[in-house]
Amino acid sequence: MKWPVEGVIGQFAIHGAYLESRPYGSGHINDTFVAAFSHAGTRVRYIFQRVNERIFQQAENLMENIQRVTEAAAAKLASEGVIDSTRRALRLIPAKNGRPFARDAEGRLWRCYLFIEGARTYDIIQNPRQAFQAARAFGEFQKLAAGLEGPRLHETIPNFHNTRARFNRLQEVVGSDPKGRLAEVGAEWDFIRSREGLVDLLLDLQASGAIPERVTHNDTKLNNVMIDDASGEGICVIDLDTVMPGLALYDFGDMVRTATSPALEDEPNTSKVCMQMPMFEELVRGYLSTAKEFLVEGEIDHLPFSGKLITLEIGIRFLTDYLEGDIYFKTKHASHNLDRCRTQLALVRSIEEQEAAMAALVRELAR
Ligand code: ADP
Ligand code: GN1
Ligand code: MG
Repeated sequence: MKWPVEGVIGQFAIHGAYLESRPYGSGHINDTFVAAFSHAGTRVRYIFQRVNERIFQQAENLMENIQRVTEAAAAKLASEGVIDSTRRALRLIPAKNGRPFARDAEGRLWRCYLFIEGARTYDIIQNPRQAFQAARAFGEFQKLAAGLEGPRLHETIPNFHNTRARFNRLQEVVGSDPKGRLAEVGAEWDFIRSREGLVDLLLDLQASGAIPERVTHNDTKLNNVMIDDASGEGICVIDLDTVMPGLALYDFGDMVRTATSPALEDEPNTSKVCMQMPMFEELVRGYLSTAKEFLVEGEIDHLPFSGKLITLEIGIRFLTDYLEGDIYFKTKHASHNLDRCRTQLALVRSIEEQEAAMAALVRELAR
C-alpha cells in the first residue's frame, strides 16, 4: 500500500475501479489525497481527507455540520436550476454504510468529496479580480449559512477566534517556555504584547450587541476557495471544518490576511510582505456585493480592523506553536512556525501604516 488512503477507499460508495492516488494540497491540519478511478473507461477523481482528530476532537459532530451545510448548498443550487451544481458546492460521497465518513483499520476518520475539475486554489493572490471573486464567494457562503435551518451548529473548536484567549495562551507559554525558545523571539513577543489592547475589541462589540453572532466559515484563507480556470470566477468555498457560529469579521479579516500580500504565508524575507491596497479594495467590493444586504454598521466599520486583528491572531498562534515545539501546525523545517509568525507581524505593521486609508476606502465603497 503506497498511501494510507488506499486502506479506506473500498469503504466509500464509489462505482468505479481504483487507479491511483497521491497526497494533495498545502493545508496545515488534515491529510488530503487525490484518487483517480475508472468509471467505465472515464477517469474520475475524488478528494479523500483524513481528519486530524487531535485538533478536531469531535470529528463526527464536525461531519454532521459539513453534511448539513453541503446539503443546504446543494438544495439551494438545485432550486435555482444551476446545472454545474457539483462544481459549486462540495459534494460528500457517503460510505457504503450510509454515513458521511468512514474509519480505517486504525480507527481514523476519513471523508470523501467529488473532485472539482477545471478549477484550482492559490496560495498567493494573482490579481485584484481574484480578490473580488474570493470575497464574493465567501460572502455568498455566509448568506447561505445564515439561512441554515435546524439547531445551532457544533463548535468544532471552542473559542477558535477568541483573540483574548489566544493572547492569554501565548502569555502562559511565554511564561513556561517549555522548549527554551523564548530567547529567540523577544522582538516578536514585544510586538504582540504592545498590541494587547486590540484583542478584546471585537469581543466587546459582540458582548454589547453592536455586532451579531452568525454562522461563519472561520478559515477563509485564499486557498480555501476554488477559482474556475476558464472564467476566473470564485466557484466553490471549501475546507468546511470550522464552519460554526462566529463573527462575519473573522471571515473578512482572514481574507485580508491571505489575499492582499504578494508573499507566501511562510516567506522568510519579510520585506516582501505588504498589504496591497488594490487587493483590499477588490476584497471590499467583492464582499459587499454579496454581504452588504445583511451586514450591520458595526461590521462594515470594522472591516479594516478585522484584517489587522486576524493577522495578529494567527501570528499569535504560530508563535505559540513555535514555543510549544510545533505540535499544532504541520511544519517542514525547524523555524517554520517562527517564519510564519514573522510574516504575520510584518503584515500587521503594513496594515497599521495604511489603516486610515483603508477605512476611508471602506466608507466610500459602503456608501
Ligand atoms: P486543509 O484543511 O488541509 O487546508 P482543504 O480542504 O483546504 O484541506 O484541502 C486542501 C487542498 O485540496 C485545497 O486547497 C484544494 O486545492 C484541494 N481540494 C480540496 N477539496 C477539493 C475538491 N473537492 N476538489 C478539488 N480540489 C480540492
Ligand atoms: C489552518 O487547515 P488550513 O491549513 O486551511 C488553520 C487556520 C489557520 C491556517 C493558517 C483548524 O488552516 O485556522 O488560519 O492554518 N486551521 C485550523 O494558514 O486551525
Ligand atoms: Mg484549506
